[in-house]
Formats: sequence, structure tokens, C-alpha cells
Amino acid sequence: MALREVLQFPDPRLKLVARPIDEITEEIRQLAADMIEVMYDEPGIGLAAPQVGASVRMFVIDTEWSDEEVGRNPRVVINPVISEREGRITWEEGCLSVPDYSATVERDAKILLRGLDLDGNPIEERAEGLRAVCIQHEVDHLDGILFIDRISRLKRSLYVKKRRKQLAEESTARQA
Ligand code: K1U
Ligand code: ZN
Repeated sequence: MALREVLQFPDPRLKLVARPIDEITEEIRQLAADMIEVMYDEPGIGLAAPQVGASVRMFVIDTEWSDEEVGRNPRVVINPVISEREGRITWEEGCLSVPDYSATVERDAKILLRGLDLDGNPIEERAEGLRAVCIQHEVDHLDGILFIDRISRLKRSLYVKKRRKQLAEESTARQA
């Protein structure tokens, strides 16, 4: 089956607050499997359900994967909550839903993530560095927040202008 499409800014579905998952159904398991496939295909190190148009609180992450299948260790996190935070860190972030742009964002340096896995078992993970940054980025997606909402107004408006121009050019090219 074709891969699910990743929604791109300014798709309004990226602004929605996703709803908690109250039952882990076959549909949720299939969504998780599809998201893992999309994450490796893009490629990315994380992906949140709203990015593929599913407004539910789930993300997938693999911050250390390599091209060989044996080097892959995807984690699925359902109803994530960041319950402890310590220190600050800055990181150059990108986003599969924000094409052709990256910017430095300040976030919590060390976090404790809680949630559920696909069997409904509790997950508890302490993370720092890129892993902590990526988890916060994915939880933001579940709350309708993009990393460009966490940069200066000037930088954001310059990006929005560039993106509008890019979309207008794409539309002209399609009509030609
Ligand atoms: O949620 C997303 O849009 C995925 C995003 C996650 C992320 C990256 C960097 C900092 C914070 C969050 C990406 O994966 S962008 C692509 C990327 O960073 C990457 C892709 C392949 C190899 C290594 C990195
Ligand atoms: Zn993103």
C-alpha cells in the first residue's frame, strides 16, 4: 500500500490539539506501523500522528537508526506526558512538515517521558540531548505546535513569506 502522506505547513490540521487514545485498537496498531514506515522513508528521527492526518496522541521515534534494518529500534509512545524537566538546551531543529527550513530552538535539556506502548504497558524513559529535543518536538505536534512557533517573530515571518512564495511557484508550475 502507498505510504501515508506527511502534511506540510500551513495545513490547518497541524494546528489541532490531538485527542488521547482510550483503546489500542487494530486501527491504532496499523497507524503506528505506517508511521514507522514513513519515518524511515522520509527520512526522519521522529513522527507524530497529526503529521499523517491522524489527530490522536501518539508518536514514533528512533534517534539512532542506521540504514540496515538491524540498526533500527523504533519506539511507539501513546498518550505521552513529560513529567520531569531539568536545564535548558539549544538545538538546530528541522521538521518533516516544515519543508526546507531549520532553526535553533531552546528546550528542556533532560526530561522524564511517560506513556504507553502498543500493548498498553507503561513506558518510562529519561532522555537528554537530541532524544530529549525530539520527544519535546513530537509532543508539541500533539498540541498543534510547530517548532517555528518557538522561534522569533521575525524569523517565523521570514519563513512564512518564503513558504508562500514556494507554494505560489509550485502552483504556477502545475498550471503551465
Ligand atoms: O517530527 C518531525 O517532523 C521529525 C523531525 C524530528 C526532529 C528533528 C530534529 C530535531 C527535533 C526533531 C525530523 O526527523 S527532521 C529530519 C532529521 O532531523 C533527520 C533525518 C535523518 C537523519 C537524521 C536526522
Ligand atoms: Zn516536526
